[in-house]
Amino acid sequence: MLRFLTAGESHGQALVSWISGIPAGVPVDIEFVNRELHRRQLGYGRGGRQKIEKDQADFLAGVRHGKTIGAPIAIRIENRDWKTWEKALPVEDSDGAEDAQRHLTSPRPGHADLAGALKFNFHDARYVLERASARETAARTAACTLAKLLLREFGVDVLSHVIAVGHAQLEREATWEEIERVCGNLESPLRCVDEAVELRMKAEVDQALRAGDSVGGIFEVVARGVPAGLGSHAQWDEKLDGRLAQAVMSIQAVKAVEIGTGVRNATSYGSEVQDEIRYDSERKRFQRSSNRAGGVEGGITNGQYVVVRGYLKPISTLRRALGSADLKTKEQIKAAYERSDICVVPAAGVVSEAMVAFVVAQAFLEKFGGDSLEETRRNFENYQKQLDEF
Ligand code: EPS
Repeated sequence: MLRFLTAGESHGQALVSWISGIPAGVPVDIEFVNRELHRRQLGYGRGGRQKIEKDQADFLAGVRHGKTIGAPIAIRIENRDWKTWEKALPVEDSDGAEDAQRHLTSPRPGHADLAGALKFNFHDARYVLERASARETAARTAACTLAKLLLREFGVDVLSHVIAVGHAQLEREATWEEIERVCGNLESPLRCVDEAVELRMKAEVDQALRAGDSVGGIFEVVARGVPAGLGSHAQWDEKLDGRLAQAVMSIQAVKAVEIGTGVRNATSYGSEVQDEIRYDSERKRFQRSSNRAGGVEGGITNGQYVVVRGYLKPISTLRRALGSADLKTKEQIKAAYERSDICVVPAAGVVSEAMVAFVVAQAFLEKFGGDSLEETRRNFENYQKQLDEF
């Protein structure tokens, strides 16, 4: 069973992730893992924190001689900023250190601050925001890159690109080659496949920066090479579209998820929405002329690209702070501001690649999973034969 969990606060010593269920014998390209962590840190509109951090995966367990050993894998990512927070967030109780504690009593609308403070009975949102911070997504990216590495062994690749930032939106479909090109280009400011649209996106970020505001957008994750037959129609919690939606929705600031052209489909006729079927006798596979279903029908992958979009609200820490009420005095005040990102849409796309890879790998192992890579490969190849002979 493939599972992962993370621990770590934004300004604590480190982030830790744990992934269990990856078969033995999967080659672990550590450079690739670190490259994914680096990609998550990029993007036009990122804040000052990314100048401090240089996220690197320190493998603590589960990988030996460059391969997984079938044991749980533990990864640590250092928080370089801990140095400046050690006094504020010590592990041991420290008498009289109240002033150093950097309490946050002015909750930011849209953040977990207030809801979390009420839930845990804290009159200081510090502990809540520390864990709620999207810094946690570095740990997710590290763990789920193991899922990406497993999928790569079976010809499955997962990439993402940015569809919209604020009002600037890409109005056409992007090809796989275009998405691959922007993903490979670490200099790409917003990972948009169209340079003219990207310029308008940058202007949206600049405008938000000037106004002391933040800006959201839309990213799209595309998985190529996913075999037909992952997930199931049989139970609600086995449906792959539902599982993808949960995984992507769980990313900080994502407020809506779309599979294929799901949103537009709701206001179109059936004849405009379904993807007609034909048979490609050369490839011995069923094909579609379109992919509005986003590669999933009835909760089962159909062999097309799996396409998931995430809709990200503008992040909630604003220089031009909104109104809030103090957690202790209940007085009307301005919400807290220390520093902030202006736009995190490309970063959220990288995290979503990781989350989509995790869900696809989980369903993949449910169907083909063996204890070793070789056993998994035999199961997968047998199934390919079944499809060839269908
Ligand atoms: C993040 C690090 C954080 C934030 C961001 C994500 O750094 P700091 O709080 O020290 O500036 O920039 O967190 C949020 C978006 C959030 O909602 O808290 C990172 O490494 O991704």
